[in-house]
Amino acid sequence: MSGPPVSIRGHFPHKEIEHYSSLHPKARHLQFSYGTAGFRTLGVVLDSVLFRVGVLAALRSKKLDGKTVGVMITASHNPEEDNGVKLVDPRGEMLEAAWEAHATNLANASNEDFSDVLYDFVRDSRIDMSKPSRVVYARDTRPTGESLVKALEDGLKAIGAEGRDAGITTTPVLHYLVRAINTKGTKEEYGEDSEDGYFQKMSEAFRKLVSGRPRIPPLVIDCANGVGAPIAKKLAEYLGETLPFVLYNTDTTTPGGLNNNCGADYVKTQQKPPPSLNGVLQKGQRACSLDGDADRLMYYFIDERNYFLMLDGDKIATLVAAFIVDLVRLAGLAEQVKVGVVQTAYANGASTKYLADKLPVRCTPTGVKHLHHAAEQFNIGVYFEANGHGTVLFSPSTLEKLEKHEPSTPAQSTALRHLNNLTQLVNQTVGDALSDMLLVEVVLAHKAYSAIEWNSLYTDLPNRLVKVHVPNRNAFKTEDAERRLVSPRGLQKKIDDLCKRYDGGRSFVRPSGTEDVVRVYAEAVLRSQADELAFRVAGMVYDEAGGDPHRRPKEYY
Ligand code: G16
Repeated sequence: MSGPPVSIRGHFPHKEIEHYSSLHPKARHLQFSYGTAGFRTLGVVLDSVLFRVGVLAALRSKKLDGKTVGVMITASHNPEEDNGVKLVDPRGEMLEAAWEAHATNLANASNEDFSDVLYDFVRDSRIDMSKPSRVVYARDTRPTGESLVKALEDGLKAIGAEGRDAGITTTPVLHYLVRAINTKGTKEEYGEDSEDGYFQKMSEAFRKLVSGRPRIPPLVIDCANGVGAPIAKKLAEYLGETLPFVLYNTDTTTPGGLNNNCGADYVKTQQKPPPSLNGVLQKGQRACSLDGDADRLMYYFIDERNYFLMLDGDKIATLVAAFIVDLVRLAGLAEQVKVGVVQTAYANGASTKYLADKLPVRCTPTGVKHLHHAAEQFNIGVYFEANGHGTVLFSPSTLEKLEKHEPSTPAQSTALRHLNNLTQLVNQTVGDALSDMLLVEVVLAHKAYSAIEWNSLYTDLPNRLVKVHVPNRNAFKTEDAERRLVSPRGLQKKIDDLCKRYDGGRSFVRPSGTEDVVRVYAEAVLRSQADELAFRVAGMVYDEAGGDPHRRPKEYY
C-alpha cells in the first residue's frame, strides 16, 4: 500500500544545514524571485540566495539520480553591481519550470524556518537523500562573484554534494560542460568535458566548414569588458588565421567597466556602436558585441553614408535559417527534415514577414527557456531573440538522419557534410555568442556575403525599446506571448488606440524578468514615428504606474 510518505529516504543533514545556513542569513526585508534567467539583483544582497541555490542544486542532482547539475553565477547584460544565479539541468538546458517556484520558496524562507521548509520540500518531492549529488559551477568576472561562489559552496557542503569549480568562464561554456559531463561515454557524447574540449569541438567544425573558401577578413569584437574577453582570446588561438579577431573592451579589472557603454545590450538599446569603436570601424567592416557573460551577440557595420546598421538576433535568425533550409534541400532531405523559427514579440515585424513567407514561425514569451522548448518541436529549430540570444537545435531523430542518410550525388554529399559539421559548430545547449559568431561567419563565407549584402535581405522597421522605472513592475501582467497587457486594466486599449495613429504602428509593454523596469517596445514605418510611439506609450505606462510626476523622464511626451 502506498500512501503519502511520512518521512524521507536517507539521512537529512539537519545539523549541517543549520550550521551553514547560520553563516548565510537572509535579510528579513528582502524578497527574491526566480525570473527570466534565475535570481538577479544587486550582488551584495545575494549571499543567502547563493547558499540556498547550492542546497537546491545539490537536491536537484539527487532527484535526477546523481546527474550533474550546473550553476552559473552571472547577471549577464546587467550593470556590474548586479549579480545573479541560475541553475542548469543535466542536458545543459534551463532548470525545469516547476523547480523555479521551489527556488523562489526556498530563497524567501525565513532563517528560522529554512531547515523545516527544506525538509518538507525534500519529503514532498520524494528526494532520496541517499543518492549521490554532483554540481558544476562557474562565474563571470563580476567583483561580487568570488564571495558568492563561497556561499554556493557552503550550500553544497551542507548537503554533502560533490562540487566541481569550472572557474571564471562564460555561461555557454558552463552549459556545454554540464551536457558534456552527463553524456560522457554514452552514444550521445557531446564533447570532452573541459573548456579545451569546447574550443576543440567548435574550432574544428569551423575549420572544416570554411575550408576552401576565400580568406576571411578580420572581425572586430567588443567583449563588453567581461568574461567574453579571456574566452575570445583563447578561441583566437584555436582559430589562428582562419578567422582573425581584433578584440576591444577586454578590461575585466577596472571597476565599473563591465557592460558600461559597450556590449550587446548597449548596442541594441542605444542603436549605435560602443563609443570605444568610434573611428575604429572602416566602412562596411563587420563588428560584433558580446554581452557580460557572452551568451548574446549583436553584429553591426557602418555603411557608405556613414550610417550605423545593426544586424541583431532577427537578422542572425534569418541568415542562419535560410542557409540551413538550403542545405537541407541540397542534401535531398527537404521532405524529411522540417526547419522552423522561434521568435518573441520583440522580433522586428519585417523579419517575421520575411521568414513566415518561407518557414513556420512561432512566437513565445521572452526568455531562452521558452524559445528553446518551442524550437525542440521542429526537426531543426532556429531560435533567436532580437537581443541576440539564440541558437539552433537539431532534434535527436534529425541527428540520426543526418548521420545515416545516403547521398545520391556529390552535391548532396557536400551539403550533408556541411549539415553534420554545423551540428558540431553550434552550441545546442543555449545561446552562445562565440558559437553563433562562428556560425554567422560560416554563412557569410558560403554565401560570399558582406555585411551589406546580409543586411539587405530585408529592411527592418524602425523600432525603439524604452525602459520605464515604476514603483511596482509586478502590477503589469501580460497574455498572448506578452503581446497584450491584461493589467493594469484599460491600458492595452489605450495602447491599441495610439498604435492606430501610426503607419505600421505596433507596441507592447511587459515587466522585465531581469531588471526592475517595465519594457516598452514600439515600431512604425518611419523612425520618428517609432520613437514617438515608444515614448508616448512609455509616458502612459509611467503615469498608470503612479510614477512621481516630477521625475517623469523628459523625453516622454
Ligand atoms: C536574459 C534571458 C533572455 C532575455 C533577457 C531579457 O538574458 O536569458 O532570454 O531576453 O534576459 O529579459 P527581460 O526582458 O525579462 O529582462 P541575459 O542575457 O540577461 O541572461
